[in-house]
Amino acid sequence: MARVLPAEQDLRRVIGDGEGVPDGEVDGLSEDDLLQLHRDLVLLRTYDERSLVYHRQGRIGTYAIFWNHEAMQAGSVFALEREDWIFPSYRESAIGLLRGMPASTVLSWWRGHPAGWWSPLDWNVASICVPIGTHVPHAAGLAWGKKLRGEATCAIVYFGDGATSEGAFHEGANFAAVMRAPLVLFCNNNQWAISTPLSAQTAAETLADKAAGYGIPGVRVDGLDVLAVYEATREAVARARSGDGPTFIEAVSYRAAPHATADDPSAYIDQERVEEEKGRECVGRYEAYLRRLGLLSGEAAEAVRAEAADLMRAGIAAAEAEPPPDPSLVFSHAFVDPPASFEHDLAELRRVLDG
Ligand SMILES: Cc1ncc(C[n+]2csc(CCOP(=O)(O)OP(=O)(O)O)c2C)c(N)n1
Ligand SMILES: [Mg+2]
Repeated sequence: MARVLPAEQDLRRVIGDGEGVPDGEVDGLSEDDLLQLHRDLVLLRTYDERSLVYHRQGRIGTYAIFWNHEAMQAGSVFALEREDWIFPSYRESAIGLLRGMPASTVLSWWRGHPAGWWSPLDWNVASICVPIGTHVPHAAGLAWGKKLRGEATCAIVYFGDGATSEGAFHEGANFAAVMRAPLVLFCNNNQWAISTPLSAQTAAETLADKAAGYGIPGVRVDGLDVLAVYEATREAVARARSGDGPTFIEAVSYRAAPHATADDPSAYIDQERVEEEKGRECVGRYEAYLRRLGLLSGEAAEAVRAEAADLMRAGIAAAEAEPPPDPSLVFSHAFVDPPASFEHDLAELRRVLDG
């Protein structure tokens, strides 16, 4: 039997604290599954930490850090089938790695190189969405289309707390609910939208409360608890597949890193709170859980980290080995009939790049 712990501040959780709060467990997860989840977490953590270094070295462009968001991403993807569709925001840029997408592809995306433009059909992972919330209607449409075709596939769309104030979020959520589209609305509530705190984002008591307005369930889960995230997503996926429509999952965390490499949060954030949150980070918390179960030795954890580091080394080498892209690509997909001025603009771009 699954043993999900009583909600703390109405957040569902499974992992205890190794002291007063006991560990729970999730039905149906084998030891292999638990260890796979660990590899997934470490892969994402390593991708993120190396990317920050690559950015500082000038090897990738501006980068949206997802440090301490790994449990939300790994836990939810683990509840999907390979055929299910993933709609990431920039915060989930590397989520395709969990489907086997090469690290060089994602790194190329952050390098602004066409080698990073994957075909969504290859991985059932849509393009990374940078405009806030505009991918929610896309995901709703895809999910509805799957339902119309009689396929058992569902879709999951990731967005932040800030996105829930956007019109596109509302339209997508409402449409999916009315059509009972098989969609999981996954809100990464890290309590900040760049420098805008959650308190300035909404007057609602919780973001999950918004689900009531769409007539769908809203679930709140500890976003740093990979098992609770998995469990909540598994339920939402089952609901979607059974024809009952979308679920809104609010996974709560606290952004413990800058919004992106161009951000200096010391201007607006409480640094003491950030340090506190770092102490609760999700990968170490899961490793401690596995150690309490006797499933993970220090040596095994080190081997997992080394494997992920090797993958990143090979990934950046492959991304950097890509030949420079043809600058005409900047213009070629913008218009069916390009304006005459493009010729001059392209010539100017070539002159700047060559100079
Ligand atoms: C439509 C739109 N408006 C504004 C922006 C600028 N912008 C980039 S990130 C961001 C904050 C989004 O916060 P949230 O939805 O909480 O996601 P998080 O970055 O915390 O994961 C904003 C306003 C944008 N990318 N798109
Ligand atoms: Mg946010």
